[in-house]
Amino acid sequence: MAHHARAKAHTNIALSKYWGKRDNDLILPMNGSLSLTLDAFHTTTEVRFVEERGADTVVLNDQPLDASAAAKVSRFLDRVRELKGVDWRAEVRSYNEVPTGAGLASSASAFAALAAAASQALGLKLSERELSILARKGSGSASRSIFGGFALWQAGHDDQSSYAYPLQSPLHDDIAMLVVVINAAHKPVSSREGMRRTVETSPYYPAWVDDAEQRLGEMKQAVVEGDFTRMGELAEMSAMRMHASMLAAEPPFCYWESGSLQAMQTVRELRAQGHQCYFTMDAGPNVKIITRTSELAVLKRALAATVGEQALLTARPGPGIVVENC
Ligand code: 2P0
Repeated sequence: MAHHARAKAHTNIALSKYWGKRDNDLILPMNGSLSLTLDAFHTTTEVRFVEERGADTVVLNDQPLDASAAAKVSRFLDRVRELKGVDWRAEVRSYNEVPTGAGLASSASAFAALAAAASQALGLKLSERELSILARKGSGSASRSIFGGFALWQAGHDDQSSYAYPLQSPLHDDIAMLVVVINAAHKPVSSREGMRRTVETSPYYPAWVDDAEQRLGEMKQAVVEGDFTRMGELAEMSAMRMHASMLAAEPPFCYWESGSLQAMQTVRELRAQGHQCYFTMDAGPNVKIITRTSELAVLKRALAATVGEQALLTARPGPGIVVENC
């Protein structure tokens, strides 16, 4: 019998950010988060289990994965093998259509696709909620990439209560994201290390957690009611407050570059002129602009003047996970 499946997952960008864990092993977050899955960036992963013991092989974009990344994949596969009660080795082949390490959260689509392909290959019949819980244990943001459009990852209090679910929104058909690539090089502080350092040393961190949970409720309401302006204001605030918590860590760190500040300023200026646009930033220098489809042309013109047209990527809401047997 073939134990072979393929899954395709799209990455997501958080509008209300996840920053900090209270359980590093299970990846339980300190606060809930809310994201938009994007159509332009995705990962397709094939997993084949072979009924024998041995080392897993992991290939990404036709290249063997480096040892530490491959070990992380194997540890994740151990969780899936445990669910089925087998010790078979796996052959993993993955294609990433996300600029790796550019702050576009490629781990979200990567672990969502891996969770779905591996569980399907072993014949585990997981619900979307169970899949979200499993993907979370690979990378927190992956819990949200199981779903298309808007998704809310509730923090929960233990393994079974920390999962994402989809949100319907009138904003879905009109929202767009413009990604301004400031620097596609690998980031100096990984989000995992950055979160750990912020939780352990930033005196602003407790304030972040208190505020994030409260604002998440407001964000959910804005998304469900279709209030674009409030959603945008809250998204910008969530990003700024998350980055503020890092600035106060010991040693402090900052993902922004001069180009990031320039792009943020352009967004503010366009907004002052009456355009509907807000920015958000993750664990990297790139700026993501949340806007409406009708505003994309104006935004692209304004930003092309400073960063160049080739540094701009556009995205719209993307679909949820798709999985099939091979
Ligand atoms: C987010 N980020 O909500 C936040 C905002 C980056 C900044 O989730 O350690 O790769 O694997 O759970 O999910 C990126 O971190 O971290 C992230 P782990 P993950 O999208």
